[in-house]
Amino acid sequence: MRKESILITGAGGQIGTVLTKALQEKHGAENVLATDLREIDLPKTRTDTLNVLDKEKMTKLVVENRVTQIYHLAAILSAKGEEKPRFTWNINMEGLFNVLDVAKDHDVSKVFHPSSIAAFGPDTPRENTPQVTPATPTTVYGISKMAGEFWGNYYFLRYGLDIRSLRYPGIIGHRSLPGGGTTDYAVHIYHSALKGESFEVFLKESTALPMIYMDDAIRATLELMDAPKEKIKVRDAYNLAGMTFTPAEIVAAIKAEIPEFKATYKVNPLRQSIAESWPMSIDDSKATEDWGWKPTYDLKGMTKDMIKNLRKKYSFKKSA
Ligand code: AKB
Repeated sequence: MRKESILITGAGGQIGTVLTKALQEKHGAENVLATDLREIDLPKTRTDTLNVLDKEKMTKLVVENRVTQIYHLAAILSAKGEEKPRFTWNINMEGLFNVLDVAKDHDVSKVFHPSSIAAFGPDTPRENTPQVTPATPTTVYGISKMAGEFWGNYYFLRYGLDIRSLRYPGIIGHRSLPGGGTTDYAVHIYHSALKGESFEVFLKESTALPMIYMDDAIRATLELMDAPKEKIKVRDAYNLAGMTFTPAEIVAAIKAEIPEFKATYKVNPLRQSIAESWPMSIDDSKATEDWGWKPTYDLKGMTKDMIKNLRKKYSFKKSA
């Protein structure tokens, strides 16, 4: 059987950095090409620069590397996207169209592109949000994710492209930092706690959002991509859940490990309104039913693991 050849876009981002390593472990570093708009510095990794709007270069990389799978992570997220709506729409949609067309025209056998809880909106039931439900996203990022889900399904139905997607909740991990999202506070808060600093939360303390630990998010991505084709019944995007918590709850979980940690609240109106338009918890039973998805980390387990790993990182920095 031919070895997989993997192309990742947005590989320098929060998920990309970690997914690249996981894909290298699975397929061999020589079979993974990590690309991003800017040069990326990932050890022992084949890298190249790629602007996802540059279809010619994308085509060249896919053809020259005989790419069999694309993981298309490049996108502008919710809060950042609101600064330049038309620019965000262009990057998120044209980037996706380039990936879909290059994949269709050059025998790429599977494509992964993430959707998000941002694809939902104020008319969506906020608790235990069902797989199929009204979705009226109100951010340009959310609109692009919902449109991207429909287009993925279209390329599957019309051209038979094996396209797979997950509606990621906020992702929290210790190996990389997020940028431009509404859920970012839940990563930065751990770094402040470990540096012995207090942290100012930009959401109200009672704002519940769905979140997932990076290890679970990566495992979900690999399991979805490994599942036999006939098991994948959803071609727009699967709901995916890990845990749900409010800022007050994550602060309490950190304090249980680091009692001197202090947090204050200063609401950022844009991020607060985005968070209030999103679900609080997600029903991911369809993913469980179709390909066996099961999260392993809750808030307590994640907090212990984050603190253990960040402690190593910061004590190493101090002694270096
Ligand atoms: C964001 O906050 O924009 C992202 C997401 C939930 O997709 N983390």
